[in-house]
Amino acid sequence: MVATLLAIFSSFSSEMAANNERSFIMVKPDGVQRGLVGEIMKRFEQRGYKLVACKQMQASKEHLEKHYADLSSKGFFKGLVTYMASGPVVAMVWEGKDVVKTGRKMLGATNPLESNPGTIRGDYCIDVGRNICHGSDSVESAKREIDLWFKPDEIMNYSACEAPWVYE
Ligand code: IDP
Ligand code: MG
Repeated sequence: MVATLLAIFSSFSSEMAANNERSFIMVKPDGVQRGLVGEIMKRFEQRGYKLVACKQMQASKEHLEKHYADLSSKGFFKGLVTYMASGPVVAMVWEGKDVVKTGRKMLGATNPLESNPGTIRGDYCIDVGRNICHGSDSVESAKREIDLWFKPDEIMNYSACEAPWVYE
């Protein structure tokens, strides 16, 4: 009896843990200026992902240089940082099963001309340097980006009432 209960509990908690993956998603300055914040948030909400952090801010160039550190050798780096610092962004953390990989699919290819229709970039933008949104490319980068953009107490821990209707 105890063993059965323990087995049920451990499968439940590993199931729960698998649904706790987090991704850093950001509406870039062009997305904010073009009134697409709600549309981008809506897609993650409708998919069943849980919003656990959200804030609007205008990031400094120093902050953005850290965020995009892995691209510092690229020719477009300076322009990228200038664009990203040019206005407010909306930084978010979304949580749920496989949210990093699925979030990237929802965003679409980096170059919007190669993003499939139905993806965010494929529906709302054209140029790679104005591609309206950011999403972490791995669980490891998500952790690094979340730490860079949010203080621990800005991230909410709560159960969404829809969880048993989203996950079996
Ligand atoms: P990602 O945003 O899809 O992860 P990355 O390769 O990490 O793509 O590039 C970060 C951002 O840098 C892109 O979203 C885009 O805004 C910008 N970027 C990437 N490649 C180019 C380019 O060739 N020209 C101008 N901007 C670029
Ligand atoms: Mg990237």
